[in-house]
Amino acid sequence: MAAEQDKAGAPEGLDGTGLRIGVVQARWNAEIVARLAEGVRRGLADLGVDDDDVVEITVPGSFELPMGARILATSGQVDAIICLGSVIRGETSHYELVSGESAAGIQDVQLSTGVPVAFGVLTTEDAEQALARSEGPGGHNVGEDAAVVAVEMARLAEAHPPGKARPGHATAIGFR
Ligand code: DLZ
Repeated sequence: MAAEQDKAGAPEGLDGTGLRIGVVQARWNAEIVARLAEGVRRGLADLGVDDDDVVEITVPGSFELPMGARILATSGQVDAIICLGSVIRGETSHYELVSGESAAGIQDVQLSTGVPVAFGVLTTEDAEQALARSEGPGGHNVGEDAAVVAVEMARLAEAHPPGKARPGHATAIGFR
């Protein structure tokens, strides 16, 4: 199946106006990550997110992305976060470790804090694949996809804020 057909796409009418978005960028494979960051900026601007509402920070590598995301998530400054990195198998002796810990850590941050975190980390066989997933306007750019995910999930979280279970509800379904 073609890559385009695998994309989730943006829900009809998705609007990021007024949302504050954090972007955490790894400095390893900086040229690729800069291309992803360009994609994020394009994607957020297309959805109406103001430049002034975007908080950007950098971390050393993809292994540190979860910690960077956690720092932003717990700061209360942002409604959603996008993590950007590039891990290239052919150039990374412990590829599985770096990419696996990055992915697991990012998932842990969003589940434990309740602040959505989009996974914009390329895990590729070689640099050529990484370049093909971080293209300019009109091309495929995972940063642009991650921008849509961040806005969609921020709106979802906003529509369903944390609350208490209804009194008696737990008993009614059999728990005491
Ligand atoms: C060490 C390392 C290696 C070998 N490769 C990558 C990579 O391809 N992409 C990336 O983002 N980071 C890499 N790193 C750095 C680790 O993510 C981390 O910064 C260091 O292990 C220090 O904790």
